[in-house]
Amino acid sequence: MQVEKYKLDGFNNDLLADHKRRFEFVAADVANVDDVLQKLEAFQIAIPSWALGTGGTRFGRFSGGGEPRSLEEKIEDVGVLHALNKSSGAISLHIPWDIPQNHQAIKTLAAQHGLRFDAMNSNTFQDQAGAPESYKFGSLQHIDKAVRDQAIAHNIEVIKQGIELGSKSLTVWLADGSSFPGQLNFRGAFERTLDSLKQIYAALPDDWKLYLEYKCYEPNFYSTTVADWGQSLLYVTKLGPKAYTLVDLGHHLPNANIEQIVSLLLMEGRLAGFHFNDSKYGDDDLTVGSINPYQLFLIFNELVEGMDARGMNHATDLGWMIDASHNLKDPIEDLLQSIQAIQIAYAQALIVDKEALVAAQKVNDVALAQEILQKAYRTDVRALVSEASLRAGGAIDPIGAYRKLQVRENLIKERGAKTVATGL
Ligand SMILES: [Mn+2]
Repeated sequence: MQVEKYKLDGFNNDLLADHKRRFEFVAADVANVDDVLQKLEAFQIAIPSWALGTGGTRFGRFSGGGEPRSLEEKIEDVGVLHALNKSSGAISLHIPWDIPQNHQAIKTLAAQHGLRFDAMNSNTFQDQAGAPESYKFGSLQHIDKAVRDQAIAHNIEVIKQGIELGSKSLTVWLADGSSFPGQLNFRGAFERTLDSLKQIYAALPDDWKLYLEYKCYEPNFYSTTVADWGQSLLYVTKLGPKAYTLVDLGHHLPNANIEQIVSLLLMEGRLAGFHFNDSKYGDDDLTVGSINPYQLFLIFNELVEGMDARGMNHATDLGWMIDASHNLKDPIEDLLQSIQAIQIAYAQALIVDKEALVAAQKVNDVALAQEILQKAYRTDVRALVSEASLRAGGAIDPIGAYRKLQVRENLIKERGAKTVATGL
């Protein structure tokens, strides 16, 4: 399934007059509008290969139709997303769910869709068929060296797969921890995990980064061996300059001040990047921006401020990825909504009047500082996002185009109504 350009152009033409009116209205109030549009166009968010099929909960899974049956079809789906919004120009693979059989052919296919390979993701939270050792009691932390060695070897294998594809980073998320007091010696678990990570780190090419993701709880419910940003930072500081802390929005205890966390990690030069999702209660893996868009804006405000303070390139110096699970919506529609929500928060952060904010902070004008942030947040920037998409060759309204062009109906025709994506 390919989105044909002439059909997309026809769709855009029908919306153009209305779009132009809305764009000019908002652009009139944005001093740096060309800069904002250029940054929006450059900003690409990686799509994880596991987000293209219907996810489930621990109670069940209800399939959608036309799910990608192979890595090739997953790449085609990301190609559809990218054709529609021109902001999904990367795919993040999960090994062993998506092991390429022919690296050159996979690279060529991705290039045909304008995609590059973002961070590689290892998996030591599930046992694989035929593997001699079990991860039931952890992987890199395991008390048994044979289990740790198997997990280390797997991570090194994932790096090798990534080198073949042109990826430049490895994301390590560990389910390691304990569910009952007394089960684990915390210091021993930390030391074994650090030793395992050092061996993985030693296998990283010079131009690669290791992203260490943290999570406060789940699947273990008493302790997690990389539980929060402090623990992740402790590991990465001990590992070396190629190791960074990865922040996943849903991996915090309720009400955590995530914008402050990213600000300080950026200050220390240790922020790897971001996994986007949203939640109301825990790690709910809901569509980013669907529950708490103001928090997302505040996070982007700190990201932009912190990256600018260090002279960083917004688009390329950090890793940006969606990490969500879609069990009710069409995964592609959900991803289109996710990317739009991210772009909206990013655009709002870009239009914050930074000079005025700094001046207000200097004189402790609390009300004015709040007004300055909320003025940006309350600006309807959707036409800016649409304009950036249009200029890049995408759709003014990506979800509208997806429906009008009947992409899902075509995918079901091609693949069948009862397909299940690998890894789900
Ligand atoms: Mn994540």
